[in-house]
Amino acid sequence: MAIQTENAALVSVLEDKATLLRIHSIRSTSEAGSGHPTSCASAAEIVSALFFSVMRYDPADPTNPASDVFVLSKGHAAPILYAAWAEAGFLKIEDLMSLRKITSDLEGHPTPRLPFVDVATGSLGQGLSVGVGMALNAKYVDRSDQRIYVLIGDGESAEGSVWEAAEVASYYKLNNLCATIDINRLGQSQPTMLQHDIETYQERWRAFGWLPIPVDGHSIPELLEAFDSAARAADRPTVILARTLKGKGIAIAEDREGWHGKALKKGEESETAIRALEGRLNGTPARWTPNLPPAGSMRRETAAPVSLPNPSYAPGEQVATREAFGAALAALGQADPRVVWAPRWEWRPRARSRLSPLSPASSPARMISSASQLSAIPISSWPGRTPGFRSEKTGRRRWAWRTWP
Ligand SMILES: Cc1ncc(C[n+]2csc(CCOP(=O)(O)OP(=O)(O)O)c2C)c(N)n1
Ligand SMILES: [Mg+2]
Repeated sequence: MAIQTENAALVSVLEDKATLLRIHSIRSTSEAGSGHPTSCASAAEIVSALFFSVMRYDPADPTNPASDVFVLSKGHAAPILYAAWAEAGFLKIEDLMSLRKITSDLEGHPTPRLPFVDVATGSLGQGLSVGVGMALNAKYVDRSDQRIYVLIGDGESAEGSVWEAAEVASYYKLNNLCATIDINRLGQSQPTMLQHDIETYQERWRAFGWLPIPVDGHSIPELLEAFDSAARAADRPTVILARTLKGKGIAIAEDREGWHGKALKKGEESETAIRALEGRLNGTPARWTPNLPPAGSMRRETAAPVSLPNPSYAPGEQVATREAFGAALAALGQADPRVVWAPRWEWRPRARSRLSPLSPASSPARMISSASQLSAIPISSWPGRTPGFRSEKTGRRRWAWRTWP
């Protein structure tokens, strides 16, 4: 099917942004003498389409809670994330040259010390789980139209944790979640198991309840159309299966083994690659206006530190780790409005695919349970105790709630 776009000018701008993202990624890693330029290069059009057309965010206000969220699950491609925020205007282009310096926050992998990073990534396989949590929160707690985008490596997608997250996402019908897999055929030291077998990727994601959309990951029009279809998916998360080439646009490295995690040598090697890329610029002026999130639609909760007293376990008393962990979470949930906790049954999809949304106002004051036979009966009247639960079966308090002085 021929993909048509009405907006050739937009495509031209996004292509140039992708080229600039490649150039910044090469230059900053070469300056650092380390990093992953080829992992950045394969994702350049994906990141360009997201940051400069698809996502709603304010480059001047990266912590705006109404913004769409981008999780770079393949965290080793951090230079392209920093390059995107520089092209968006939040970072200075020259700041990118501090990549991986001990005095710089632009670490080799993103950390939440940066205001535009919500979660540290780099330990592969975790970003989709985080995205699922954010999408659950947006859809059922905040009830906002915020969208969550997660970029995953193809080698990374072999991690079991990715598939655990995938099944949860479709179970909860997270149509506000959109993953993109950068299928560049190569992992760290060798080709991936599936290489460019997009058909098999498609079958697997469909079997997990997702809407898979295969695209040429270097085609801006195909990417824009795919992200648009993802935003219209009514009842399931979307995965964009982007067929790409690792090192795309870097002649000595494109689609070649042996280039993972290697910077181009500063000087002739990197300058040759940059010159070739500069020659591909369409030359369109960088006209770009951000797609701002809806103003004032979300509360902004402060990130003030919360301190809690120690729980009063008696010396020698034995408490199961999971119970102590649950009690600590519950106490945090009472002390900090940003910690949301709810009985699991409130999240269960109802028959006929109507989801039962969590209603923070009507839910029994911030309670959590891990056992389905528990009924949420607050026993906060107990002197000096946090709310707990009674078992419907035995009538006994089920959780080892302790006194919090
Ligand atoms: C849990 C975990 N295991 C191993 C690594 C080391 N590692 C860093 S990048 C990489 C290869 C990733 O390949 P892929 O997901 O295909 O990403 P690409 O660089 O090709 O985009 C590996 C194995 C890691 N960061 N985290
Ligand atoms: Mg790969």
